[in-house]
Amino acid sequence: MGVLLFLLFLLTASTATADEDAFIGVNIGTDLSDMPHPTQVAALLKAQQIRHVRLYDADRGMLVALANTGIQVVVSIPNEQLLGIGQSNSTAANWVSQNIVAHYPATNITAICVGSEVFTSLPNAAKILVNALKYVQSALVASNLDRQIKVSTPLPSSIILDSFPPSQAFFNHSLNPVLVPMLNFLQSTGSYLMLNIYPYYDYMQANGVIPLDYALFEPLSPNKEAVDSNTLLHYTNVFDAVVDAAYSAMAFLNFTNIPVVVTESGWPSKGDASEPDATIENANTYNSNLIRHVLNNTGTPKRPGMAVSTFIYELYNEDTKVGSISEKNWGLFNANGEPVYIMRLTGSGNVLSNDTTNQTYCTAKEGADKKMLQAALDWACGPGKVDCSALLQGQPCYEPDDVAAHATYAFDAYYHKMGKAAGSCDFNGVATITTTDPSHGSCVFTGSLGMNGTLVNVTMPSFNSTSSDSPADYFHRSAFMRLVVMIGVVFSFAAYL
Ligand SMILES: *[C@@H]1O[C@H](CO)[C@@H](O)[C@H](O)[C@H]1NC(C)=O
Ligand SMILES: *[C@@H]1O[C@H](CO)[C@@H](O)[C@H](O)[C@H]1NC(C)=O
Ligand SMILES: *[C@@H]1O[C@H](CO)[C@@H](O)[C@H](O)[C@H]1NC(C)=O
Ligand SMILES: *[C@@H]1O[C@H](CO)[C@@H](O)[C@H](O)[C@H]1NC(C)=O
Ligand SMILES: *[C@@H]1O[C@H](CO)[C@@H](O)[C@H](O)[C@H]1NC(C)=O
Ligand SMILES: *[C@@H]1O[C@H](CO)[C@@H](O)[C@H](O)[C@H]1NC(C)=O
Ligand SMILES: *[C@@H]1O[C@H](CO)[C@@H](O)[C@H](O)[C@H]1NC(C)=O
Ligand SMILES: *[C@@H]1O[C@H](CO)[C@@H](O)[C@H](O)[C@H]1NC(C)=O
Ligand SMILES: *[C@@H]1O[C@H](CO)[C@@H](O)[C@H](O)[C@H]1NC(C)=O
Ligand SMILES: CC(=O)N[C@H]1CO[C@H](CO)[C@@H](O)[C@@H]1O
Repeated sequence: MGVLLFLLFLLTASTATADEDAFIGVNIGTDLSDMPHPTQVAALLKAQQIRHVRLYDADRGMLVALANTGIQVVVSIPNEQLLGIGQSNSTAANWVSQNIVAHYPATNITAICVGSEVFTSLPNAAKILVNALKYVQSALVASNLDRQIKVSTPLPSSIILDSFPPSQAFFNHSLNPVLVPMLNFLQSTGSYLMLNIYPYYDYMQANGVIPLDYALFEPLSPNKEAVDSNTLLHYTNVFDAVVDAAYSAMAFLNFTNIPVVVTESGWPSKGDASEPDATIENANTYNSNLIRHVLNNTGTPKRPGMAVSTFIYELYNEDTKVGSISEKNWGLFNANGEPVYIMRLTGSGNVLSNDTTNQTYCTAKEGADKKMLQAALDWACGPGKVDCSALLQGQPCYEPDDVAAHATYAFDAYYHKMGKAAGSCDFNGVATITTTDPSHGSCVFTGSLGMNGTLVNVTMPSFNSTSSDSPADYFHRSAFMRLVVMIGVVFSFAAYL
């Protein structure tokens, strides 16, 4: 691509979403034997400060539970319903009236996914895909909702061929008869390209050519970074390379101002013997790094600072999904709302922050003997060498002026001073460890991140809903072997730069 065209490309791109910050959302698949009730799903989302979700259908119960929560919702037309909608304007209009108009604006629906990975999951529906998009759009126009609600369709990244180096990537040409009118539609309606990106599968299929750290956004030594030989841009992770490949593939069809939203990305926390890298540690690393990367508005090497909002796959582990063990283990939470792992997100904003603290505090035991508490308090502020100045009259932690409150402050400070060592929160049995931050007002306790923990009530029967897509669908038909070979070449190249 010429420098001029490239510049033009950057300029038009930045006008498209310059003032928008990227967000993190979460996909909600429902293939669980004990799927939580929608009200519990909504409670978990609130506790975790998740403000963007994507559903794989337009489940009424879920949309009602999400009403008036401030959560922005992307709904989907499942592939099973796609043919009907793509063949009939009135079917599309009915769908919109029942599933969108009936819930908006109480439920803040912001986009409709028309089908999912249609080119690979339901190729015979590809020919009606653009009609389906248009029919849904015209129903929104008729309801005067087309400015608030965008219409698009999630694509698997496997339709992008030769995706490394990103500057040479292009869409599978045989899909152009559908892709060109589709991109025209996205451009003319101010919508965005929805893309599913699974570095886990790219890595799995690469047979060692893609370094694990490159898939996980971990730091790479400069000679391991992948360099695009045309643009000389350095790539430090698979995710960015795929997003830039999508920008290039669109640019080759002369579409340069359609933003990308990543509708699915994640990493499984458990797998069978053939999936040794599906581990809690890798899932935690991938998702923690992904969230930080997205929320930092880092953008990609090709479009720095350009928002790439991303929906994590997925909220819950789906135990009734068919397929390998990893298929059932993409979730951030178990059905009971417990986190599968505690993410490392300090400093990345509030989203999933409740999940990130894994923070413990030391507090005075309820009902503990006052004299023993006083003795322990005196010890902590004396021989224990805790700075107790915040407890003095006029200081932030003076109120409430009672021994249990003051002891809690001193115990917690000591506990953290000792690096939360075993036995450092005992004080002859009057202290105990808690996950509730005792901070109040301007009295901020040691170890507090200044965030409010929220307890969520979990347990509940199941509700029925259609199933979500499967990342495995993608696994089996990825065209990534080519990418792999290219990366291998570029890596060896990079070593000589
Ligand atoms: C939906 O969310 C967006 C972004 O916060 C906001 O601008 C819009 O007013 C909300 N719409 C409704 C109907 O609440
Ligand atoms: C489809 O229906 C909408 C109203 O919902 C109408 O405005 C539009 O003209 C119709 N399009 C076709 C192709 O029939
Ligand atoms: C391109 O798409 C066609 C039609 O879906 C498919 O048959 C073909 O295998 C794809 N080519 C590659 C290289 O993936
Ligand atoms: C893109 O635009 C260029 C210059 O206008 C033109 O030559 C080329 O044929 C176009 N490509 C496509 C795929 O439309
Ligand atoms: C955040 O973005 C800035 C540029 O805006 C970049 O320099 C920095 O490395 C990014 N940090 C992370 C953790 O991605
Ligand atoms: C929380 O941290 C402690 C150590 O600080 C660790 O033992 C525990 O496993 C962590 N919990 C989770 C759910 O990661
Ligand atoms: C914690 O929650 C209370 C009550 O909901 C609120 O007044 C306070 O501002 C919150 N503090 C922080 C740091 O969010
Ligand atoms: C949690 O929900 C259950 C069932 O709805 C209810 O019986 C219980 O009292 C609730 N517990 C709390 C702490 O709200
Ligand atoms: C859920 O589906 C199962 C089987 O399809 C059915 O037996 C059950 O009654 C349904 N439950 C509800 C609440 O609709
Ligand atoms: C520290 C904290 O408040 N953690 C809470 C986060 O939310 C879960 C439920 O999702 C609670 O069980 C934790 O206590």
